[in-house]
Amino acid sequence: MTSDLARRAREVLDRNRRGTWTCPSGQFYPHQWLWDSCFVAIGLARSDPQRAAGELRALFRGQWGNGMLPHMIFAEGRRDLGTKRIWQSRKRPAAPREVETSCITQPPLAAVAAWYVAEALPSPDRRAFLTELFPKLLDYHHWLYRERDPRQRGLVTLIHPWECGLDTTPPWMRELRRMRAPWWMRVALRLRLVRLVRFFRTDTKFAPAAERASAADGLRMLVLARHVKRHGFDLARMPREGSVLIEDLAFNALLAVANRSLEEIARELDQDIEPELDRRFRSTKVALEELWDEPTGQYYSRNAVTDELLDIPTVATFLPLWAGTASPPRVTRLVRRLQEPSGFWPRFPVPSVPTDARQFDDDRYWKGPTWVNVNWAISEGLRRAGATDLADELRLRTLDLVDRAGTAEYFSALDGRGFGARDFSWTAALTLDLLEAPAR
Ligand code: 9WN
Repeated sequence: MTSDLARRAREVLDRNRRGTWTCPSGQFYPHQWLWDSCFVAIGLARSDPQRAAGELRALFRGQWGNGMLPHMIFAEGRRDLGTKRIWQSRKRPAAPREVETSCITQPPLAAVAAWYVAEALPSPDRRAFLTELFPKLLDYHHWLYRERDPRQRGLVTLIHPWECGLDTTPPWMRELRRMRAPWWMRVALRLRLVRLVRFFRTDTKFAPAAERASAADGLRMLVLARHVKRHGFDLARMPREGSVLIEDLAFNALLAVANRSLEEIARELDQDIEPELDRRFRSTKVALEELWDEPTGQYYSRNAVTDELLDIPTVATFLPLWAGTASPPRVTRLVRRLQEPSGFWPRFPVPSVPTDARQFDDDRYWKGPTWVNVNWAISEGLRRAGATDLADELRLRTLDLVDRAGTAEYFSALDGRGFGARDFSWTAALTLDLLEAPAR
């Protein structure tokens, strides 16, 4: 399987290459996405470190004057009926002039990817690359703490589910359903008119609607995007009532990992992280553990307004393993939970929602299917927690899944069928990394 799988993965990445950057899928996602490009860079790091470095440099084309890295940079000249119109970034003074971007962010993996790539670059290039990216990465982390953790709680608050990467994950969708919808949306929901939304969507032209975000979730996300826009995409201006403000588990666990990568980069460059930022980094490690729920033995996201834990189980519960913040008893419980066959360890692990949960949906987007990027991150976490055998088992099972079903966007955890895009870049890129992993 090995050499053929690597060849197929490389072909996908070559087909999705758009000059210096790579789109997630030629058909479904023609623009550049933040965490997708980070996974592409990680996956390509060892086989093509120069392309991987270019992929990350291209992300900073979109960096805003205030430090934010946007979750999307729009491809030049692509007709885009939906999303570009929502943002209109050029109307924002801090947005870049040369490219159009979205006005929210996505999981902050840029420092993590930069460190993976740097480790693979020959030494003179490595130093130049890190010297160029370090101040930009610092600006981004400063933005995250300044704008998104104004109360200094240690956790970044997200203002829209598109920021969390696991977009339609059940805890977020439950919070969205609690939001008071405008009258026209309530009418549309009652009369089931939301199905009309499908006419304006491109994803359901390429994949069965059952595999994508439901029309109601999609509409609620658009309504929330308009709400966020009315408040300048600015957390400080958003009303506590009527907004959906979440201290997201996956995002903050990945932030803790990224902070560590930034420390590695600083050390490599003989530079210091300034004390104020360093204090914030430490506060995140402590605050992450506040998201643990002892009775159920899991981590959850938290509503930033009510302080309630959003106690629906999801795969995000395993990401703190990579952050390295969990105590040994917590690690033991998580590792045991991960291996339950009727929950997170069916035939094709790891489902985005455990198979025994009420919310589990075999084929719908982030509500059940297995995703390669999450498996990859869990496997890094298991390795960090010392569970190397299980990390390796997950690595092999993930490779088997891609070998059977191809480089799909996501997969059935029950029977391994592929769903969504078939030429998905992060599946391809991380397959390359998983094939090479024993060498690390
Ligand atoms: C909205 C590109 C992105 C991923 C996200 C995934 C999906 C977009 C969408 O695709 O989100 O950003 O159109 O649904 O949920 O994680 O980055 O692959």
